[in-house]
Formats: sequence, C-alpha cells, structure tokens
Amino acid sequence: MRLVGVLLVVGACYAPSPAPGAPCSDDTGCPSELRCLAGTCQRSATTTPDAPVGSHGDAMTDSPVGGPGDADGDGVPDATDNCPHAANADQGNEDGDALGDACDPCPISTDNTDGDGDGVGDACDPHPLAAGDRIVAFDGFHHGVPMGWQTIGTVDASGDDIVLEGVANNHTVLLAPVDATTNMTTFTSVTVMGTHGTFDATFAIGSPYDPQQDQGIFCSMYSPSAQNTANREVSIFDTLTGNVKGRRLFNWLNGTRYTMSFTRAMGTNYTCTAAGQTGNAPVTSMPAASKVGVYTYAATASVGYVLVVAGP
Ligand SMILES: [Ca+2]
Ligand SMILES: [Ca+2]
Ligand SMILES: [Ca+2]
Ligand SMILES: [Ca+2]
Repeated sequence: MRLVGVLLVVGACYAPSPAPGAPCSDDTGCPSELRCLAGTCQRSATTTPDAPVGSHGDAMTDSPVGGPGDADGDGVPDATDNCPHAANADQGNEDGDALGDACDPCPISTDNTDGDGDGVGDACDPHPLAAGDRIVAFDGFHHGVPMGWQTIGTVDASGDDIVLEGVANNHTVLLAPVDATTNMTTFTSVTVMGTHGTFDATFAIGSPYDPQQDQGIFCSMYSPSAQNTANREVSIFDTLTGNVKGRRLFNWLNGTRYTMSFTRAMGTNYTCTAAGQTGNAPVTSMPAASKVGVYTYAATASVGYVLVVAGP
C-alpha cells in the first residue's frame, strides 16, 4: 500500500517538457529548442542557439535545430549526422557503415552498390538489375519495439535485438507496419535461443499473414520436436491448407545466428532462404489479411532486424 502511494506521488510530480506538436500559447510553453508557431511547439529555423558561437558549447548545442548546419532538423549537426537529409535523431546504424539506417540503400550490408539506381542496394534488392524496388519497412531494433509495429505475445528489447519470447504450444509475433504486396521480399536475422514444450517448434517469416486467424504463408526454420534437433528443415508452410513445400532438410542449431529472406513474386511464387538453404514453390492460398512479420511457435528468438522491400 505504502509503495503504491509513493509511486502515485512520483507520477503526479513528473511533468515532461512539451514535445514537438504539443499545444502552446507562447514560446514559454515550449522546450528551449522549440518555438510556439500556429498554436503548437515546432522546430524553427529562427530558434535561438543554446550557446553563442565561440562559447564552450559543443557542436550540437551551437547548431540551431533545423537551421543552418542541421538541414533535416533532427538536432544532429550535418557535419556529424549519418543521414544529413533524413531526420534520425537516434542515428541508428545496423550495419555500422557510414550511412544511418534512415538513408542507407541497404541497411543490413556495408556494400551499398546500387547497380540499377533505384535506391535499394544490390545486397537488399530482389531485382538488382531492374529499377522499381523500394524499402517500405526497416528496423534494427536499437530501441525495443518500434512505433507502429504490432506484437502478439511477449516481445522485449535485448541489446540491439528484439526477443520474441517463446511459449510452449503457442505463437509470438512481431508485425511490420506495412501490408504484403504481390511482389515483396522480407529479410531478417535471427538466433533461436531455445525451443519449448514437447511438440514442434518453429521460427518463420510470415508474408502474407493474418494475425486474427493466425494463418499465412511462412518461410520457416522448423523443428519437428522442440526437444531435439533431429529432422530439422527449412521449408515453405501454407497453414491454410497445411501443405509444406520447398522443403530442405537442414540441421539448424539453437544459439546460432542465421539470415533469412522470403520472396513473394507475382502473388503466388514463393522463395524461402534460411541458413543458406533455399526452397521455391507456388502457393495459391491467400489469408484474409496480408500483414508481414516474424513469427515464433514454441521458440524464443532474438531478432536483429526486419527489412521489407516492395518490388515493382
Ligand atoms: Ca539526420
Ligand atoms: Ca548503415
Ligand atoms: Ca537497386
Ligand atoms: Ca531493383
């Protein structure tokens, strides 16, 4: 009882500064780096710098937010901004190259060669010789579950990964904020940390996937028994018909990082690559909803990134 009282008092005292977009009547109602414009706190090219030029303020505070030296207004000076023309205050950079996730043509590879010039680097481009591809969703999970992504079950931040907590005989899902289209490739990296229960276990990319009915087309790393690694496989699983296609027997291991990609072409031609094993098969089933995401059944999985590229 006493602890609850203390928490209530702390909660009542906590009054964060208004964020950009918060209503205001004058500048005093906004944080120092924002102005009250048209009734809301906004970044402004005329915002007064925090410290006068030539003072001991560092480069970040000397540079006016949104003004000269910070073209995208994200608070990081152009000189050190890993995406000077894309607002990315967190400077997230999954592959550690010179470009932040927000402007990297292939945020999962340091090779940013883009042969067809469509803005998607060859290593991320399902059609590296044909223009028209575009990155429609990417997250490296530097800060837990991203805004706008949907979860089913328990999904937690863990370092620079996100962990889908496995439950025996049940599923856990993380869905990107985009719908599956007829030509689409989804990439992920995953370490299956553990498999649970006495039945089967899997980690998969689902695209398209219907979260309401828990039905879809999956690119799976599948284990017939959660308790051992015998007869494990990489396969395409159509849960609407129960058909398994493009099967490749492969003894994938818990505790090892693998990359996966799942391509849907012309709506019905699927290619699943996981742990270096590739299967291809036609699948005509269509779930009622067309979401895209990563999925575990009776498996705890640490996921490094999810990248979704839509094709022409
Ligand atoms: Ca930026
Ligand atoms: Ca990068
Ligand atoms: Ca390209
Ligand atoms: Ca292309």
